[in-house]
Amino acid sequence: MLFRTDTVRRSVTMEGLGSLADLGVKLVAGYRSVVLGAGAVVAVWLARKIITTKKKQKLRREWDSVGQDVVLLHQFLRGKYCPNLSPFALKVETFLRLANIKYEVDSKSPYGPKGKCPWITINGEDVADSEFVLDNLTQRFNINLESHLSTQQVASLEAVRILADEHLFWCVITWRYWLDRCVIFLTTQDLGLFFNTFMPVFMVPGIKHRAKEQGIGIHSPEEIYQICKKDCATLAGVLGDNDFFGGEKPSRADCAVFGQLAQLMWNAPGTHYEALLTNVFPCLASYCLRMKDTEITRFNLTNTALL
Ligand SMILES: N[C@@H](CCC(=O)N[C@@H](CS)C(=O)NCC(=O)O)C(=O)O
Ligand SMILES: *[C@@H]1O[C@H](CO)[C@@H](O)[C@H](O)[C@H]1NC(C)=O
Ligand SMILES: *[C@@H]1O[C@H](CO)[C@@H](O)[C@H](O)[C@H]1NC(C)=O
Repeated sequence: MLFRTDTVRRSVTMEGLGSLADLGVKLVAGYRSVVLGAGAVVAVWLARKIITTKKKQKLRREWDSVGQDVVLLHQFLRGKYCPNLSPFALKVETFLRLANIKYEVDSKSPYGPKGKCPWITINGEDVADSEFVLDNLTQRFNINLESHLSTQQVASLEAVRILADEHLFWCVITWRYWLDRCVIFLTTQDLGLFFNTFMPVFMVPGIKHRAKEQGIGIHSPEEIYQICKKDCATLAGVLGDNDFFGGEKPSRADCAVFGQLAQLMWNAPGTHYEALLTNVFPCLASYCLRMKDTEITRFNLTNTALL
């Protein structure tokens, strides 16, 4: 009995061992390919990490090379007729000129730590969002573009600034990228074949989606134009007989308003949006020319018909 049982047990064990060994081989093979695969993924990930870190370090060295207290303004490439397609970038650049702050421009990294354009680097530190940039530089360099204004005037101008940055802006981009499908806009830039071909492909649905989420996009094209016209009427009303929104001198709010109006004035040639300034509210067209002449022509912007 004992013997028999032993044989049975032994044969069972041998069979078991055989298939276990098979399984083992398979497992090891499987395990090895998993390890190799994972190793390859980690190696690629590490290599990419090292390359991007090196690139970032190189960029950082370039950015820091502008020198102490010099602003490096990161923004899009210059346009043909207007210094920048981004109203917020033009706002910051106008401010830098008005406040006489030394700056250089970088167009290689237009998107900053918050994923938006513009942003700045100064003394190794980054500041993102045009309004935070103006706040930061105002404090840092003790700038006061409002010394001729009362507290109440400054507060009213902040309301005007918000109209431009947060309301008129939506009319401009909804028309430019969605309603007009980038057509007129692309004639004002030198973006090359790739962007000329593919910009509408991602911008038309992208801005349509955002405009609908924001709220302006639920209206008809004619209604959006009327909203824009009302914004312009309001701005013309606030400007009145003054040369600038800040009265006899440009103030901080002028930088923002000019940044937005310049998009209609120079980046919408031949359209009813341009006509809002050139025909409907000519005081706004004169205002744009005045801002350009006083603060932009003074400086040498290359590759721009604004000069
Ligand atoms: N509040 C921001 C707005 C900046 C902004 O919207 N920039 C646009 C260009 S005009 C941008 O970078 N858009 C890219 C995106 O949103 O993906 C500021 O004042 O700087
Ligand atoms: C400007 O921003 C930088 C970076 O965030 C910050 O370190 C610095 O304190 C700010 N300066 C002022 C005056 O706000
Ligand atoms: C602009 O260029 C002119 C002539 O090239 C030069 O005289 C002037 O100093 C420059 N202005 C600035 C602000 O760089």
